[in-house]
Amino acid sequence: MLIKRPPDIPSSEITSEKLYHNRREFLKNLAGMAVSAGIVLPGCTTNAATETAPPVPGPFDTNEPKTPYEDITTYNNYYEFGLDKSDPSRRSRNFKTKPWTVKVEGLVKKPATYALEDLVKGFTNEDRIYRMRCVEAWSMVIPWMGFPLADLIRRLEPLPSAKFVEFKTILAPRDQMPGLSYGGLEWPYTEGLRMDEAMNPLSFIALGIYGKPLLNQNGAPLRLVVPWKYGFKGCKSIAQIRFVDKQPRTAWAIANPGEYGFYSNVNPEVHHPRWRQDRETRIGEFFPRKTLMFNGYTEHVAQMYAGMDLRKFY
Ligand SMILES: Nc1nc2c(c(=O)[nH]1)N[C@H]1C(S)=C(S)[C@@H](COP(=O)(O)O)O[C@H]1N2
Ligand SMILES: [Mo]
Repeated sequence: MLIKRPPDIPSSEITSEKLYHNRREFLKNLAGMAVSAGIVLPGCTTNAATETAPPVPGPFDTNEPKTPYEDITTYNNYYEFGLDKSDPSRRSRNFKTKPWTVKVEGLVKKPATYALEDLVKGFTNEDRIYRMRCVEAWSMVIPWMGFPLADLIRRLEPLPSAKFVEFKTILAPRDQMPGLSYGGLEWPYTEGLRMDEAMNPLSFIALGIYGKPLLNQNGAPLRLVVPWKYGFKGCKSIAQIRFVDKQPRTAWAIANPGEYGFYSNVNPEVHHPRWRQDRETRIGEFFPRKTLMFNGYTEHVAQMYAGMDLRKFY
């Protein structure tokens, strides 16, 4: 497959954090208007209406205050760049994300190595304001930009025998990923979802945050976001997607099966040996808050686990 260099995003397209929220609402309102008037939107630019449009959250958005861009991009877990929260932003400068390919394999009609541009061609990017809960008992509210994972899976056409989907982070050379010397995880970082979880409308492929392309520390150029599960399910910088019939072995479950399982649903009743899971600290807040079952997404996801003992399937 031909690998094309995606055009760089012109600086005029890059929105400041302050403008972002209004612009987003503007786009939503305009989209709504366009739908009711039966017209197709051209590429959008800002305009005076941005300042007056009232907030209209989408059906999956939280209206909680968003974590500042600065925190989202400097307080990270991305062990390929180091174990410290500041390592990913400080030590990912040499990481190359262009060109980028994703190898799609396994039980799927269209196995191939896709150039990223081809893989995502034609998808409309949308914004999703999700809570993110790390198993280390901190959380953020992140406005992701991207598209539903279900859209991508439909495009790839898995076979009926595919029961799970596995994601792998790129294994880049060590001069690009200086944290690979860490021996506590098996590289490349691997995650996975059951097929119904992957098709759930909340499961998301993010290409950006606050309307800007993902930075390396957040998993550029594309990463998984599964907001009802602990943050570690959100495999960063995806280079491989494999459809399989058996539950994949995942990075943290391989490293420490007593502490981490495959499902990893946020669950305030099932504690990690090192972190209680019924409380969390929102980055930027002082007092801890209660952790909600499925990170507050029960209505969208609980039915997938009906009849399962979530203490056993942790
Ligand atoms: N490849 C890879 N993906 C990863 C991780 C990692 O170390 N390597 N850390 C995970 C963890 S523990 C969390 S909490 C989230 C953090 O995402 P963020 O830094 O964008 O907030 O990424 C997840 N994805
Ligand atoms: Mo995490």
